Amino acid sequence: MAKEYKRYLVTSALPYANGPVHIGHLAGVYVPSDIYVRYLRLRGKDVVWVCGSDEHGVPITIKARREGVTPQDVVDKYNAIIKKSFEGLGISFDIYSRTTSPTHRVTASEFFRTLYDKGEFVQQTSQQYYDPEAKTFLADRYITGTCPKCGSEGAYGDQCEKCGSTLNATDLINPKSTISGAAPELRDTTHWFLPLDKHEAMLREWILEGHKEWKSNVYGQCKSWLDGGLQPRAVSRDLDWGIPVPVEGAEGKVLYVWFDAPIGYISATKDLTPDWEKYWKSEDTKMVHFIGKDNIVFHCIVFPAMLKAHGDYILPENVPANEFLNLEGDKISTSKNWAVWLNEYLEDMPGKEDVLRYVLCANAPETKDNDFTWKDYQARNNNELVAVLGNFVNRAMVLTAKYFEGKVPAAGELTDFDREILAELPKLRTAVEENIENYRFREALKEAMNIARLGNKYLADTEPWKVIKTDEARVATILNVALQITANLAVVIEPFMPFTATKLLRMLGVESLSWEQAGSSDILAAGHTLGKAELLFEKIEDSVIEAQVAKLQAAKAANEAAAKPVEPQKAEISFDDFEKLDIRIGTVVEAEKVAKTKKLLKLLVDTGIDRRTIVSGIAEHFSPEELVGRQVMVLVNLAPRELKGIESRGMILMAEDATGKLVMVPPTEPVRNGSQVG
Ligand code: B3M
Ligand code: ZN
Repeated sequence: MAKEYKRYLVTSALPYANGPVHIGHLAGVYVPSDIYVRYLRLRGKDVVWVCGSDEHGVPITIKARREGVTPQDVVDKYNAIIKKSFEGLGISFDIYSRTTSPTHRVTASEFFRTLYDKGEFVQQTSQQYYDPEAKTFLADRYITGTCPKCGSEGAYGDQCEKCGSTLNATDLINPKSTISGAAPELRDTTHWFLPLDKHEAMLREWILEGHKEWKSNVYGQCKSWLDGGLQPRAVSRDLDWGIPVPVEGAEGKVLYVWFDAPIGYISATKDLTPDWEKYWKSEDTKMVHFIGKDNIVFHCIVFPAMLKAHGDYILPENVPANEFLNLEGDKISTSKNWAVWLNEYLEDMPGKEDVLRYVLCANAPETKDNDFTWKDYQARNNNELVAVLGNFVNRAMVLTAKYFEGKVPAAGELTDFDREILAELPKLRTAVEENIENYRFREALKEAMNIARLGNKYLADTEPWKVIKTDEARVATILNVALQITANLAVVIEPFMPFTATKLLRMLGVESLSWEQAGSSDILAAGHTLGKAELLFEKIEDSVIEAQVAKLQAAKAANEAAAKPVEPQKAEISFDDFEKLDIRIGTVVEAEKVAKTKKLLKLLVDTGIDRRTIVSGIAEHFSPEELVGRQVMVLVNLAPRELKGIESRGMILMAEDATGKLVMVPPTEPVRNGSQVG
């Protein structure tokens, strides 16, 4: 018999506040945990669900430096974007906190101090790269150099992105600090380490013996870590962004982000309820961590060792980590801008929150990496949500409105077939339950959709639209059954598609339903007045999908262009060479497209010297109307050329970026036409 728990504590990985959340995060962590928690709530369980932004760590300082803002600016910006977008998708955390909160600072600090005072850390001195100009130790990501494995430039101190090798900063050839450009030097630095080896026996026993039921990907990763032998891990860093190490003589050192972040779950619970201890310190609590596969070691090995070393705290009962979701066949990448960002999706696809939730759950990478494609998104919407769920509900509602004025008709005697159909409902409910409780959300969703499939089959077989001509009493029974199936759907799909469930309740004219009502064939009383039928889902056209795919490609191209190095300088010229160029300011007087060309505009320009015709290949970047009246830079003594039969006398000067985009370089205030540039 599985243990009965009095309450649940659910945590979801704290997203780094250095970018918005994308579909990979959603499919891996937030959609499944939202389903799990909504289900527990519907069952009336005592559950708290905590999350928040992870706001420390080196990537945030790098982003801040690159954008010329402070790390606090970066995390303020993304915390707000992430929080709002989660709300938009109906991700229903009880609290969405942040690791820069005052509560967290104190909690993490005290946690460290307790372990320190108990002698749970070891101190070790090692050599680390130091930037003598910026006067700071350098995190691995702040050092670049030549990769010792593949010889390519620009490898980082922890990894070469070209060949994928994991590196040590000291392996790099010709290392350079990305802060000052200086060559770093090795200096001694002292850090605190959590001796994981000391907790190895406990972890082996707890996981390898005690949790054989964990998902095989999770269990397997834990086993290989444990079999490899655990080493002490540093829990502090030389960095100026983070929670200061609360020990004398630790100036300039902060808690390692992976030490403070999981403690964020505790701080968030504290901010949520004064009763937080009963969730963290009672064996009656079932704690579940929802994470992606790259976080397994931290949640199954490191954090449990921290909790044990501290004492008092419970360990997770399960850690249902997911694999990764790819996008259109490629790995999702924040740095390459290859992602569908939640905040943009919500803007581009208003009213389609549940479509995304549905697709991400139906296709969740539960046991292996999976692929999201816009084609599949469209197909699942059109063939499943519209054709199966929407179609069934719509028929039940519309026929009841038509034949019984929108009131639930009383059922007469049931046929064997009716009974057979209704007998499926409790079975389907149980199937959904068992799958959710065992973290098989795809399967659970399939079973929930089977209720709609059952409904469609029932209507197709009983054909009330034909029977109505001869036997209204029979149609009353049929629609009663169909409406009971609809009410079952309203309950069971809530965890997966809460927006649709709300609509369904409104359509059924019901305030709320509890999970315990699912499986029943008399949820709706005879004579009950239904609400108005609403459209649950609409067909998504090819053009919508094509626009999204084009948007992805464009974002990626822009990103690649931005990463391209600027053109190298051309060969040196003499002052005399330069003097030969006659560049003037002129005003565009007339502009028109050159017929039968895509790129060419014919301009009449007042150069101050004369009015002349110039043919310019800028039609894809500027419209004739926006050019007229504008001042431009003109190379006036370029030899005349004939283009499409028009003599062009001069050249308009513009800046061209790596994507080929043209930008005008006019004077910042009006000057006399004919003024010389030099
Ligand atoms: N921020 C890593 C991640 O988003 C990290 C999770 C922390 S959970 C305590 O993959
Ligand atoms: Zn390499």
